[in-house]
Amino acid sequence: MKMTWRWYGEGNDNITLDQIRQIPGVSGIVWSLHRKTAGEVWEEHEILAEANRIKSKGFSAAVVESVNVHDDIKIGLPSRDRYIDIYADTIRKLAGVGVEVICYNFMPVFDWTRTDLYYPLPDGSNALFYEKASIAADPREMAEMIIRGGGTFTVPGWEPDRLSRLDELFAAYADVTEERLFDNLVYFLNRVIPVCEECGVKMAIHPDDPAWPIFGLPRIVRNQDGIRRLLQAVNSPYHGLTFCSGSLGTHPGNDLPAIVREFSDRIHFVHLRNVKVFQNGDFVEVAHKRGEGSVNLPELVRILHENGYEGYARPDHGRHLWGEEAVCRPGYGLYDRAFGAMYLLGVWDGLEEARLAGPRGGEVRVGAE
Ligand SMILES: [Mn+2]
Repeated sequence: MKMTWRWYGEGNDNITLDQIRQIPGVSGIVWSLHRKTAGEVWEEHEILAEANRIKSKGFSAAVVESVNVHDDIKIGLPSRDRYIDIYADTIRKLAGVGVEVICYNFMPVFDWTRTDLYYPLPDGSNALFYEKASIAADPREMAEMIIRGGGTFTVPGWEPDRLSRLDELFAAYADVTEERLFDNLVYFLNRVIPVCEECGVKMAIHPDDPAWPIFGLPRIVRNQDGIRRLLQAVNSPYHGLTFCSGSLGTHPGNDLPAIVREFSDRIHFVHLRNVKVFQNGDFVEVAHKRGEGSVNLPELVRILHENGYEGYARPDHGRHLWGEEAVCRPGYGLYDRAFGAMYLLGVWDGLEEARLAGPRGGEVRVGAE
């Protein structure tokens, strides 16, 4: 398991590469050209400059999150072919600088959704929170809240230009059922996966967050059956999954250990984050440590270890600690993600020690219930 860190780029993140370098074990940066809108061309010189900036500090630049998929592709408009060509072209260019994995999602209109970005936790920190009852009837209210919460930063998936086109976007999705969205995803994959096979880049779809439909929009990557169907529909090792414990973990019906076990050979990237799910369906993001929330992260790490996982992982969202919410991106502070990276690597090292100790060391079962 190679530990990485999501970074939004120079001048677009309050955290610097020099700070990230001081977190032991973080060997790679998960990056993107965040100022690009979906469907825009990524120029070779821009890609090269960003990858070189990252590599010059000693990090790998092998994971990109995200290359956003244009809505015309998700809706299935005739213009999608042009956007798919641009996407394929970006895949080729990214392969040229050593990118191995592209994390992306196929959620209509909105990316991840929360109702409060700074929900106070009992320990005095705060974190992203989702309250089922307060999901606004009008998605515009939610978009405004999230854009406001981003402060000086643009929240990916919630760019202000999308807000201005919200009515238009909802109208365009009016006839897009789950089946049609699935077909449109398969159409997209049938075009880009051959390119991935040719240049050695793995696509890793991120599950929907939260793991259910919102605002009447279809969502299709939210449970074990849906993931199985999708992976079988385009059966290439270059078409795989970003296993995100925090997204899939929002739904109590999702058996996370079973999902990791079943798809282990198609998991190309892992987001590890804990959520505390309440009886009424609300959830809040909490510390990575076992017992803090509803997800048993050591158990998931153990299953990855058992399956010989050699891919990339990152601590996903964290709490905002020690007042950092005043300066950081919502969910992307420095401290709790650094704790998360160290905790997860600690679990991994413990498992490695047990393996090296041989059968007698087998008694050390981190994460065993
Ligand atoms: Mn995630």
